[in-house]
Amino acid sequence: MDGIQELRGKYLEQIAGAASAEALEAVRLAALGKKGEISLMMRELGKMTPEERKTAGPAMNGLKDEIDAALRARKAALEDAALDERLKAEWLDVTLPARHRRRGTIHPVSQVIEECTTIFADMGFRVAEGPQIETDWYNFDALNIAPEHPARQEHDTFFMHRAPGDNRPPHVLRTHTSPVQIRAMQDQGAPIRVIAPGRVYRMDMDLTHTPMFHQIEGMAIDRDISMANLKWVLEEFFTAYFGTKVKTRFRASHFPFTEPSAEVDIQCSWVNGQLRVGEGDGWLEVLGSGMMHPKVLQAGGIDPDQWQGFAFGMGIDRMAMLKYGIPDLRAFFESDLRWLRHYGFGALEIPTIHAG
Ligand code: 2NL
Repeated sequence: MDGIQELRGKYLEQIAGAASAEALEAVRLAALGKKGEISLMMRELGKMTPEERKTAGPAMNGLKDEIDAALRARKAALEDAALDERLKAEWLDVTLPARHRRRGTIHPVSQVIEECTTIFADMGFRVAEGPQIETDWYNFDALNIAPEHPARQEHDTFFMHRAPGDNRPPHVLRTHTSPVQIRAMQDQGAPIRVIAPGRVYRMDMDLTHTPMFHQIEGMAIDRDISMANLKWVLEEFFTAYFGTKVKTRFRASHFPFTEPSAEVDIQCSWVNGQLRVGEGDGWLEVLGSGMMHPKVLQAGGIDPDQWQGFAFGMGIDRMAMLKYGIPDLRAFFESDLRWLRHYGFGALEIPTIHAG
């Protein structure tokens, strides 16, 4: 049986050396295929005597089984290796940070409106809205602003174009959101607590003024509303808005629509050229306010002998600048959003609109 040992050595070596599934299959065909060397040899068994077959039979079967087992083992090993290769090549690092996606953010003015709305909502104020093009009655007369008042001059107010012969009352771009409050009084009556945030327009344009800006006005009307209520509401508001206790200072002032009137300053200091709200012994004017003039209540359809109320107005753009450290109005004015990134509106990347 020398032939058997020879074949055994030869094929075990070839199997061990087969580097691919194809090479291994070639070895299998050469050994165990129909015309394979081992298959052909086993056919010789038929020609043998029973005596010869007794020893040659088991030896040949043993060889066939051993080669068959070696082929299977090698096949499994090659498949394992191939799988290892694939796993290595296709490995995915799921701990890598996600690819960054550009997204827009809320405009700071909208954000401040939302913040203010939430704070006043907690004190029972509801948001009122109204048209940006108003009659001069809602914008001026109802607010006790006399026809000769300088604010009415074309110098300050945008008047809507009127065709010759158009005799309707003049329309203006509202110069404050007060008309919204007049409409709210007419619609809802007293008692009432509203704030009116929105766009307002004045013909003014320099480093600290833009022709369109934003204002929040507020008012509370009830049987015995007083300046004390005004002071508490405003201090509560400033403390919530700036996130720190803020002292206020009320200075006597004058507006046509309130009597008495007060301008309100908040506590501040300057540190290294930077403004800090709610500390130090400086004062910063942020707001106008007062007790609603009886004539204004009347214009809103509310009996001034039965009801009284406070009202206030402040600039939103200015409030945004104070809270977020925006240095000047170009930010709003030129739609320049670079400051957003600079002053830490974290969510901002390059916004979709304005990009490029
Ligand atoms: C300012 C002054 C103020 C009001 C606005 C108001 C509205 C109605 C009646 C009475 Cl309907 N008053 N609003 C009152 C006082 C001052 O704003 O300098 N704002 C930036």
